Amino acid sequence: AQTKYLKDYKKPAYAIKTVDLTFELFEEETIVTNSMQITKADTNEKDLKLDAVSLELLEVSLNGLKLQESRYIIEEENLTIINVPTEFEIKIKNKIYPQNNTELEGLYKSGDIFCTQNEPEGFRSITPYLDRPDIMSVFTTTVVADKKKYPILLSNGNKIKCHESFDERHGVTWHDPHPKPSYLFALVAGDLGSISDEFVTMSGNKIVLNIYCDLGNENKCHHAMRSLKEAMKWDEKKYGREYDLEIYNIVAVDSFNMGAMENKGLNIFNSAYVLADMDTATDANFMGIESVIAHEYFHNWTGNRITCRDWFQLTLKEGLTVFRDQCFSADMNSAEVQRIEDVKALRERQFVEDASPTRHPIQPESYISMNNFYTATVYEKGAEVIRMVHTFLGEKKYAKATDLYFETFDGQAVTTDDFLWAMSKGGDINLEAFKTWYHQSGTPRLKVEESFANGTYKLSLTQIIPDTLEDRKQKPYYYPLKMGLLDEEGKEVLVKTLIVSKEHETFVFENFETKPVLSINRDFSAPIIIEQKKSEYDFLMQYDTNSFTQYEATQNFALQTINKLISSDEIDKAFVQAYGYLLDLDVDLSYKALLLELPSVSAIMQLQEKIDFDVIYTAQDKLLKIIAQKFKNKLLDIYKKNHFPASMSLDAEYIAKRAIKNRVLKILFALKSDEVAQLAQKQYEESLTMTDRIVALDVLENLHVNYAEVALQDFYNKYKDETLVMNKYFAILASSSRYDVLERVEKLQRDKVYDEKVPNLVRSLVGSFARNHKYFHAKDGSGYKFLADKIIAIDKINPQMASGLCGAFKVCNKMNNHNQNLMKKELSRVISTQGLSKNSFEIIDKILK
Ligand code: HT7
Ligand code: ZN
Repeated sequence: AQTKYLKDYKKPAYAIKTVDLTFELFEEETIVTNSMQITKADTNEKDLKLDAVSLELLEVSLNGLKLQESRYIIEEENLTIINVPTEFEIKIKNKIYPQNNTELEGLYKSGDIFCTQNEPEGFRSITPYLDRPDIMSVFTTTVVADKKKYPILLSNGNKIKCHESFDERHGVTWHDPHPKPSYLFALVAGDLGSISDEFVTMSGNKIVLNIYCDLGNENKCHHAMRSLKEAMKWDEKKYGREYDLEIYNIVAVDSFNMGAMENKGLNIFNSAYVLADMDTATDANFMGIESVIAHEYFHNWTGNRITCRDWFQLTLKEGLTVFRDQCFSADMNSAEVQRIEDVKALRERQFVEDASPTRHPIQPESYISMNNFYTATVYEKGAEVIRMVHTFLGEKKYAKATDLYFETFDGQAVTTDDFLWAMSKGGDINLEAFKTWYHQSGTPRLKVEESFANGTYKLSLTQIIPDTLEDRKQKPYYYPLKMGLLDEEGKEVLVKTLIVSKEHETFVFENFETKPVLSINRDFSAPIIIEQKKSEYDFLMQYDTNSFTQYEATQNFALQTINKLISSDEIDKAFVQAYGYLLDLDVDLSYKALLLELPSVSAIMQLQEKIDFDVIYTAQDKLLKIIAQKFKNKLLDIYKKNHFPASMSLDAEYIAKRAIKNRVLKILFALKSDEVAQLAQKQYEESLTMTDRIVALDVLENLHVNYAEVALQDFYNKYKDETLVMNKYFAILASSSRYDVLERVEKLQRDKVYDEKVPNLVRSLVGSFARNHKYFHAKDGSGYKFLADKIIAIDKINPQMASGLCGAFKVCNKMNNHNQNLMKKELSRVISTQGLSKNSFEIIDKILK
């Protein structure tokens, strides 16, 4: 497989001013006609080498004259037109087979709907093109198809013409006036239901908003529509960004490789991020929809109007857009809960990636398959990097700097350096030293040491910077470190943002009567790991005035307690006491639900030199059980107080009640008692919302075989026709702690609801099993063998989905020797499979190196 390097970037030798496309959709094939107005930018260039994958060419003409075969060359991935003039028109007619496209890239079918996915390099499998993001052109697209089967025909931009005919076919022409790269091209054709609304922009333009879905699902689109309108309003208010076409279309499809895609004026979504009602979606699903709808909308400016020069710049649009969607969600809901959730996600996915053989900087230097770089690092760590810029600049200067960014680079394909130029100029700050965040990998650590004498408090900070994968030394980082000092009564006596820039530095604070208590990395102002020998965690659990560090103190104290339990079987009573204090806290209940959550397996695993999941589960269970026994009555009280009256409301108050109630139910679960099983069974039966139903089902599955059987059967019968709900069913069963999980997962693959071609279902069943550490890492190697077989099979259908599953093996070199050997054996088997995709190859090769 061929590696691409950032250092090899060259400006394009041609510009494509306009593209006219016609798609004639048939059941067996699609005919694409592509007419491009091209100019030479580099006159030394003779031939035009277009990207084209598995091209079935019907005809090619230059300036209206059909070309003889001697004038062009067709290769595996290119079509080269020999000896082209300075300005010319190329017209290409080719044939593609969307019906057979299981990779879900380019033009494909999701059920009966034609749809596209072109980021990063799908367009080249539709028609020959200069398929790179710095080629921006004006697209006009005509879609022609059977009138009855495909009454809805969509593409980017504004609808300019309907072509009616007397036979059974019809057509529609769309024109997008904004120059865009090919990865933002989209087409949809189908018999779709829809809901419509409108939005009036700040300068008074009326925009038509449509959400399309499978017929019958229209009623599940209202939350998505509400979220879209809120996002449009927010982007005007916070960033001064207005929508720029007459129409905004969203289409929900079932077969989709990721969450959603921001195609200009025609977003295509995984239906999991559009469809929701209280009967079928959980509160978390509703939140997810709000944030993904907003994310794709925000791309209209950060990604579409200003795009990436090349794919190494992906974080330019993704890091920034994730930061924007996180801020939006924080404004729409509880900001403190949002921040904790974002950090939790970062640690569980990105920190693990950053400690693995696939780690990379947010701006990678090379890749084999670009599809492998839509990672937690590029997205979530990228967002943390933008957040630090925001912290340095403050709200006002950040607004000035982003205005400058939009003014300067609108309509261009730019780099992360261009973005940082706007931030430094608009923010009047030197960000040179900050750039290391873009080019270095691994999570930085900060060793914190304190001393106190004669009223002077000293804080000594030492940066511990991981080497690169190739053992190269990396430089110290530059970041904002928010801190607070509390006096012995818990009163805040100092709040400050330190600038950390050197390998070692000491900060001195004077005039204290007693040693103050440190609250450090407030709001998680830098994406680092704090290393501190001793900290007053129980004090901070009680008194910290920053919600993030209060949560952090609880997590750290719990992790310390679990660690002690692993090595000495001894419980730290101070932790149990401090936990009891949390139960009495009078704070927002959603936040309280997070405070009461004990560290995840992933968090515990990150502290282990050599991972042993059995040990982790035992210690985790033990702590949970001690807490549940000690506070049983209090927990039951909280449960009852918040269970009634049950409500179907999506108001924050009711979401919070469900969150706290379900949190305590999960803690009470550790008692493994009949009483708790009955509570869960009752909750399942009485539940008005999917949130309550799914938690109850999960508790029953892991607690009581007989109750579970009845509830699971009931659930299956009710929801077998709702694929999105069946995803939850598969996920519960594949994540179960019951001994026969693998056997059940194997059986479920034969269930008539399951379909190996639909990524959501594969992620729910196979993906959830791969995250079920207890059985995936079984000592007999059965979990590894199962996943390896699945990767080999799925790689042939959909390489992007297969390489996603390879991720479960990323912990390989941190596992104990026994598991490591078993993993390596399976990975070696996969990598030596004939015809393995470059996607899977790239990931496995890195793990095995
Ligand atoms: N920009 C998109 C990234 C993407 C994608 C989306 C769906 C299917 C395959 C995809 N490959 C890359 C999604 C986003 O960040 O908004
Ligand atoms: Zn994005």
